[in-house]
Amino acid sequence: MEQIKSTPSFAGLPNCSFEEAKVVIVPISYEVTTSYRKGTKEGPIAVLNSSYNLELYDEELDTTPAEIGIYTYPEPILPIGDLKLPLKYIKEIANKIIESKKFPIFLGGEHTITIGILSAYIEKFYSNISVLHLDAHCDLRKEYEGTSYHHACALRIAGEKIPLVQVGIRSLSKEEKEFIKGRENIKIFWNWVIKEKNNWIDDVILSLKDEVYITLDLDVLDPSIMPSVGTPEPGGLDWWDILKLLKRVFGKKKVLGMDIVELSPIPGLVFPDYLVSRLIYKIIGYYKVFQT
Ligand SMILES: [Mn+2]
Repeated sequence: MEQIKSTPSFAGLPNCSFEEAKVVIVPISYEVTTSYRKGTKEGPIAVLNSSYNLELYDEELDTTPAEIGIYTYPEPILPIGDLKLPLKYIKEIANKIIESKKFPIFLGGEHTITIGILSAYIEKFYSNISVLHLDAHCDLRKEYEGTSYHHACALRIAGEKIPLVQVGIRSLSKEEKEFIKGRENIKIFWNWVIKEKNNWIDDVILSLKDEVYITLDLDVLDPSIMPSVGTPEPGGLDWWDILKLLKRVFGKKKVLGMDIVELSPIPGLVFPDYLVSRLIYKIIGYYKVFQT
């Protein structure tokens, strides 16, 4: 059922087998509903290509994260037509990785892929997990442009059912605000609060259950360091904010998996693509040091 194209391996590492790997990177070049800047389908391969430039030793952790065994999943060719089909297919991949107990990093593509991934995690773990959602936007709309299989609705499935902690938010609709009102399962760390509070990371940690799935929309970062996104918003997190947060989460919680979405490469501007490579490799380092 799965069709395989040739996919560059992360950091140019010789691809170890799926069985041997502890970390699996899953490129998903899915783009159907992007509403502003297009190009997220180019994101995963741009990241994998830029990852050849990574230094394999991590100076902060004094370790070589790659030694853990990283498998780059062959990029799936997703079924098209009904918008449900690709998400069902992504859910099957997520199920396979959940069963294997490996640590997945799904690499989008637009944020819609998270709907497929989360439906697998919610089915398996119910409300025993928290979803940590890093984004400029709430993505809690019930429907957008006539469909609920839309990047603007990516977290609604979590918001309706399970503990959801949103960090970096600085844009939402009135309808989303109404939806959030009175829902005890949703906690929001507005970006303007983060910028004024020193111990916001402690509060995020306190808000999370012991087991966490992380979904990271790159527009949570400030456009000055991450301009290559579909819907940029001024006033985001900086590089050290996000690393400090992720390091603490990996240090304190069991992280079951994550996705990094919405890179929309700008031709000729290589730095943001490389930033994502470096972010992935930092995360693999945190996983190796704190979770294995
Ligand atoms: Mn966003």
